Amino acid sequence: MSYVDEVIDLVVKQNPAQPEFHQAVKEVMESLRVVIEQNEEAYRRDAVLERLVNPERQLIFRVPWVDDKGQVQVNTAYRVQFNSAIGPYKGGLRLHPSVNLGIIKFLGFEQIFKNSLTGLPIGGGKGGSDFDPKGKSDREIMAFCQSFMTELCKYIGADTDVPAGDIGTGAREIGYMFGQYKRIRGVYEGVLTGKGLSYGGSLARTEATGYGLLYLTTEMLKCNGHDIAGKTVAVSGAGNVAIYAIQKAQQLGAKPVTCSDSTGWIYDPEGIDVALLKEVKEVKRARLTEYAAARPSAQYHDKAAEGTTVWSVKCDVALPCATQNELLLEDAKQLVANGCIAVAEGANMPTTIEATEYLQANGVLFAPGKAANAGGVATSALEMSQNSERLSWTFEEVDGKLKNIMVNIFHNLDDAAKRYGKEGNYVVGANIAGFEKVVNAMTAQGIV
Ligand code: NDP
Ligand code: 2IT
Repeated sequence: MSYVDEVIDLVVKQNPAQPEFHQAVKEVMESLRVVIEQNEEAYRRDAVLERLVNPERQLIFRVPWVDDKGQVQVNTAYRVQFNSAIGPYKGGLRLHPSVNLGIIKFLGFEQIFKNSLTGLPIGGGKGGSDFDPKGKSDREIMAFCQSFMTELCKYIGADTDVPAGDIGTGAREIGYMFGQYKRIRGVYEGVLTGKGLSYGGSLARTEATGYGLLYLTTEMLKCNGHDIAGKTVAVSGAGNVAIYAIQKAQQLGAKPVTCSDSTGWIYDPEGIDVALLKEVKEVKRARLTEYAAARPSAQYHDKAAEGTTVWSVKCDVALPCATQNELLLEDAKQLVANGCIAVAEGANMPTTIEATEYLQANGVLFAPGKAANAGGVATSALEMSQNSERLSWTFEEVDGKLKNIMVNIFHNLDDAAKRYGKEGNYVVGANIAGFEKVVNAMTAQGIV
């Protein structure tokens, strides 16, 4: 059996009931086959792949907090410190009832390669909790965040592990966590990114993932003879990534016509009204039914009642920006039938392996999340730089660096794919380009 197949089998056997982690590992390992085969003996001897798929450290802890009725609630929290070969662990914190160890491990594993692709010195990590922020009061959110950080603060620091936002964790949660870290540890340092601008946050971090997604998509389209201007875009999600992807798409002359949340989705043929979407989601924290109620051109589709998704809408470019495995084979078929030319992942692993293969086999340009959504963590690394030098850069400076990083990422994947005879396969390109730097650093640092 080949080394790659042995390691895939090992991961499935050693990590039962973690399907998302298996999926992420399989996708990466399949891409690496061509690289591993050229060097199999040395990689096997050094157990490079076994070390890569085993986190350096995994923390699991309970988070007790008191709700508004005086009832004690207990959640489970995780921080997986996956790989520190090229820098301190870096990656977000997800707060969602679906969170479990397998999900955090898939996200942490992806993060290793994503962070490598940014070209910045950050290792891979991820964390979170099965806490559900929906419907909680501000005080309950603060109580949870403080209790969570009371334990987490023992294991993180500006030079060891720097968490940030992800699903359910935005500026409000980062603020409460930062306050508690500072209070307990007694140091004012850049231990978290995505901070508010008045206490060490970076301009353009809020926009970075969505904007970066569009910078990379634009470059991918350009290099394949297409222009983003004039394109109809289908976006899923209505959170941080989706909102700023929609905003940048409009600035670049494209027309985003959809967005979604966990209960339903909007088709707005006039183009999504970003100011209204921000008001509904960022200010009121409400459902998309409120968007539809305020916008005559919008049609609301209830997910449970209709069973349909944004991928049924005719579009040129599809940007999944909500969550993992939200774009399935049947959606891919629908997109191809509707003439879609490009899919770029704003979320982490939103497209299933079968759907990805179908899109690629049918000539759809496909940018994987670990490249396409790397603008968020890249700008987090820029926030770390600003914190270290105790300075703040202008919006234009950060946005300019972000744009350069995304264009470079695209060319790195493109080049890596070509080097291994897989031209145009950006999944293979991203995995190889991300892997090369990490393995080089791991090898140089000996068996650790
Ligand atoms: P937010 O919490 O801001 O928004 C998430 C959006 O996705 C919401 O509209 C939410 O709907 C929807 N959603 C979440 N989970 C589900 C689900 N299980 N089923 C259906 N809809 C769902 O998160 P972000 O925008 O920050 O993150 C979106 C994706 O992008 C995630 O995959 C994340 O890992 C990834 N990402 C985020 C980065 C960042 O900087 N924030 C950077 C790189 C990647 P509802 O509100 O109804 O739950
Ligand atoms: O998935 C991701 O890259 C993020 N949630 C952002 C991580 C970060 O450290 O900014």
